[in-house]
Amino acid sequence: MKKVLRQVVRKTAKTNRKQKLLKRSRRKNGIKLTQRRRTIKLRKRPLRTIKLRKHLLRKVKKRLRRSKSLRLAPQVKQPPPLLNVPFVYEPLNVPHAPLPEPKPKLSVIVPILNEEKFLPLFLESVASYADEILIVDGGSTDDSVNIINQWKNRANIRLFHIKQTGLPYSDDWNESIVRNFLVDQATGDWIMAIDADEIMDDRFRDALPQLLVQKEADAISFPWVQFWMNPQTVRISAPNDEHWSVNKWLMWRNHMGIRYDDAKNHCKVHLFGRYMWEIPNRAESISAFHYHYAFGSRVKANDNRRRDIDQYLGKPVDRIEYDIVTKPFTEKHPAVMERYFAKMV
Ligand SMILES: [Mn+2]
Repeated sequence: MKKVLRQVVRKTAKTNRKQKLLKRSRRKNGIKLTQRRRTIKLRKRPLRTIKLRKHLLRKVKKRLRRSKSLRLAPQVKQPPPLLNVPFVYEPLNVPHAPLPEPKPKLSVIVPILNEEKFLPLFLESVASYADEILIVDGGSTDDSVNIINQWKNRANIRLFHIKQTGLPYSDDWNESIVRNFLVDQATGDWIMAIDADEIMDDRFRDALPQLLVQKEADAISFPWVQFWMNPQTVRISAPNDEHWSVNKWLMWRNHMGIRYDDAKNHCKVHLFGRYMWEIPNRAESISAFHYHYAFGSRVKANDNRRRDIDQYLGKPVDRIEYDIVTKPFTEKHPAVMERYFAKMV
């Protein structure tokens, strides 16, 4: 046994370089390490015990590992090592993936004067698609301002007051000044000019996101449907009586310089003198319904077509300039209007 131990010691001493160096340094420093002391030291801790301890340690470690694996989440299986393909960097000059752009916004602009009848319907419709609603009140004496203020907590509304002097469309009131003021206030990417007595077809809400992101057209026109006498009859253009149920420029890209011309009424939008059809445009097939003349004798007070209205109301007229031509309404009214008709007596 002693002999075997001595052999082991000698062997380890031979192979263990560290120990060898230590031994050398000790010898240099005059410290003599005898074989006897070493064997005694080893005798104190016999090889069997070391082996046993090692064996026990391995067992304990294994048990620990198992308990750990039970406590921790199962280990993720490592993916197989990558194939040893030589890496060559070749810039492909691929453009960066497009970053998501913020959703373009729509500003609705509308001048009003005594529109208490239409405003609840108009605001309900417009609030469902507009990002901001800019209104100029010309000095309403009815409930219009009250209605607008009530809607302020349901929609992003900014109300301005520009006093109209005299009658609308008369010499001392310029529609284009008011409309251009609204154009200047609009913060949206697109402007929509729609009057308080106009309601868009319900399909507009669904078509709008695409209209706002498209890059081809800067101006969009919509069929403008003119009800006449009742909501089942549409007035159409006739000789000497154009401008009824035609397409109307209702939407255009903001911040381009598109503005109203200087006209007292029925002012038109243009881009630095260019007609809207001269700039990139598109014609939509979604209607804007004009309910101004849809309710018989309940005609709007601030109307400017006196002779038309006299005919409309069955009053005698001094002369007839043109024939009023109509056709039956074949489209579908917006849901908000259907609800209104259902309540009408
Ligand atoms: Mn109108």
